[in-house]
Amino acid sequence: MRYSHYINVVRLLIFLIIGAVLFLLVNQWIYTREALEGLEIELIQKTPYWQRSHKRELKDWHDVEAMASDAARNGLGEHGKPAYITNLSKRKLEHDLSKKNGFNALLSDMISVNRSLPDIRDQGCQKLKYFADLPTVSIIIPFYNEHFSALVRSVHSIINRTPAELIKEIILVDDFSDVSNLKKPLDEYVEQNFPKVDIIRFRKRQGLIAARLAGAVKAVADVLVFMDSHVEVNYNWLPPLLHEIVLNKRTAVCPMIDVIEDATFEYTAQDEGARGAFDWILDYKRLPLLESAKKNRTQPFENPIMAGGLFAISREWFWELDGYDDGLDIWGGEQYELSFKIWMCGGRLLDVPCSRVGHIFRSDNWTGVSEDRKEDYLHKNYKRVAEVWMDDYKNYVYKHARGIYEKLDAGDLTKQLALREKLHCKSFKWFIENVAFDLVKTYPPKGITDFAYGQVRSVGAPKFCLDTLGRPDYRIVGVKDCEATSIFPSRRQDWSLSEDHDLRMRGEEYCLQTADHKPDSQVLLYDCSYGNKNQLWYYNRRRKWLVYGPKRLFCLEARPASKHVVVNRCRTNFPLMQWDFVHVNNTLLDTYFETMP
Ligand SMILES: *[C@@H]1O[C@H](CO)[C@@H](O)[C@H](O)[C@H]1NC(C)=O
Ligand SMILES: *[C@@H]1O[C@H](CO)[C@@H](O)[C@H](O)[C@H]1NC(C)=O
Ligand SMILES: *[C@@H]1O[C@H](CO)[C@@H](O)[C@H](O)[C@H]1NC(C)=O
Ligand SMILES: *[C@@H]1O[C@H](CO)[C@@H](O)[C@H](O)[C@H]1NC(C)=O
Ligand SMILES: *[C@@H]1O[C@H](CO)[C@@H](O)[C@H](O)[C@H]1NC(C)=O
Ligand SMILES: [Mn+2]
Repeated sequence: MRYSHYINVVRLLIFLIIGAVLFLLVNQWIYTREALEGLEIELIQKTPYWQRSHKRELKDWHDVEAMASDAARNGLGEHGKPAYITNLSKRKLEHDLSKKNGFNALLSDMISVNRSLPDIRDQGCQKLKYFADLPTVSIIIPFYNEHFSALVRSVHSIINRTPAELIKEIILVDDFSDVSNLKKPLDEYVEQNFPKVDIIRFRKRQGLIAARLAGAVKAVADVLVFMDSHVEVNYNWLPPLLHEIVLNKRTAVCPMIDVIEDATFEYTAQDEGARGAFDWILDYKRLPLLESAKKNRTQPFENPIMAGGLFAISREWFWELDGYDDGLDIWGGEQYELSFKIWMCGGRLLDVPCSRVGHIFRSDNWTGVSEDRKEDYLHKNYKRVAEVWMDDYKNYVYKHARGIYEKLDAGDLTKQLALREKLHCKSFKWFIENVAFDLVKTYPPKGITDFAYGQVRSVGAPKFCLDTLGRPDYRIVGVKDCEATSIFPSRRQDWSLSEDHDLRMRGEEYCLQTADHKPDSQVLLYDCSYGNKNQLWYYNRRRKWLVYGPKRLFCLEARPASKHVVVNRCRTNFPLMQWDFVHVNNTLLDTYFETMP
């Protein structure tokens, strides 16, 4: 009896111990599971978007509440309506601030930083859904002496019209502004209003490109969004951009850029949209939309060249492309560099019509900010881009600039050329034929309709080519040793029998003409004048003559001993009067006489 009692006590104890152990185990399990779940959420937030799986559900991202409260707003400039300052005693200040900023900065101060905008998207955009699970963004906004209210309105508009969960951070980059309210007052404003905003401050002026790069280096989100410092984003602008990047990580996307009018802050569409391009002095140009894009105004379309100020790109793809060429100074050419890289190295560039961002286009009479660079940084930038990416097409750019590129040193390009090699990027010809296929037709480089062009080599003295003998203002031309490259030699040996039927420095406005019309006349360079009978030339392919004058009696003759050229009565079988034009467009030359001026 005592023994069995003892056993019962032992059993009870064992039960209690087992119970306690079980209790602890279950507790531990629950605790661990909770901890793991917490960890998982944290992990999802920390893992780059493309290294984790995500759901492909779609959702309507419109912030209906915010749109409704915007709709109820009243006041100056609300709904993007044009605004005016009526108080006459403010006219002078208004004028002075407009002149300084290139837009009506006083009016900017009077319009709410939270003003509402008109929803000018195609109606179809209101119904579109985008992935519910989107990557996060770092928004990078470089500024230099930006007007305070325009700058903070840019940020307010982003905060007000962007889903908070998508904004990791907003990085302002101060390119060494010297306006005092952009220092401490801005810090304080940011402190009070914008918890997600950081400011990087340069200690010397470095320009837009360096500022964007500095922001990108600091950025940690999945996607980089580059913005200007005087913009207002419109409703639901971000999800349509990110959606395209999720579909293909090697995508850069641009919103449609709307106009905030400089004098009244009226918000309007620029036009129905267009595709970006350039002409051969590398001014930014636009090409018409393709029919496919006109059919459905909500669908993204391919864009050869970004306008440059506003775009989104995955951080990974941006750095795979090595960001911007860090040898580009201040501003200019960077939109070409990045666009060429994106297309030629396996990516794509889209314009997304359902994403709209307003931009203050400064008035035409704005004189701009003064630059302390003495060198011609713009053309140096262009030359870097042309040398690395444009292959032979770079010569069109150089021809259009009357020799300024020849004197410019593009600097070290090793890194950029190595990148092109490493990423196996396609040729510029591919870009021109497949992406910007209508560019050459719309913006033809000068000389593309030449009857003949390139070096002009003497048959009688074959080591000599027609040569300007130096500066064009020296005027007398002659012959010199032929340069090694014949299709695109330097400008001193690059000639064209142009569509105007003159013989000129290719792509330029210097034409060959004799001083008088006697035998043995010297040949000089004059300014071209269309239809001038004393500048008429013809290339006789059979006899290899460069025939001069309206009656076509004279021919160009080489005098190799003195390195002169002269014009004399045409003679057959006289090799010093024969010339080889390196490139002849036979089809065009066949039509020479039909198109005489
Ligand atoms: C007009 O502007 C002046 C100077 O800023 C100010 O003193 C005055 O009160 C303004 N008048 C009205 C009617 O707002
Ligand atoms: C603008 O809106 C923000 C909320 O997004 C608010 O904190 C701020 O006070 C508003 N500022 C003005 C001037 O209305
Ligand atoms: C345009 O494309 C969207 C998305 O594919 C589609 O929902 C919409 O119906 C199309 N609109 C027209 C007018 O074809
Ligand atoms: C500048 O041009 C705008 C029109 O774009 C005009 O309204 C304004 O008066 C001009 N400002 C100056 C200072 O000339
Ligand atoms: C000749 O010129 C025409 C018209 O510019 C052009 O279409 C054609 O490609 C040119 N041919 C050659 C061989 O360059
Ligand atoms: Mn701008």
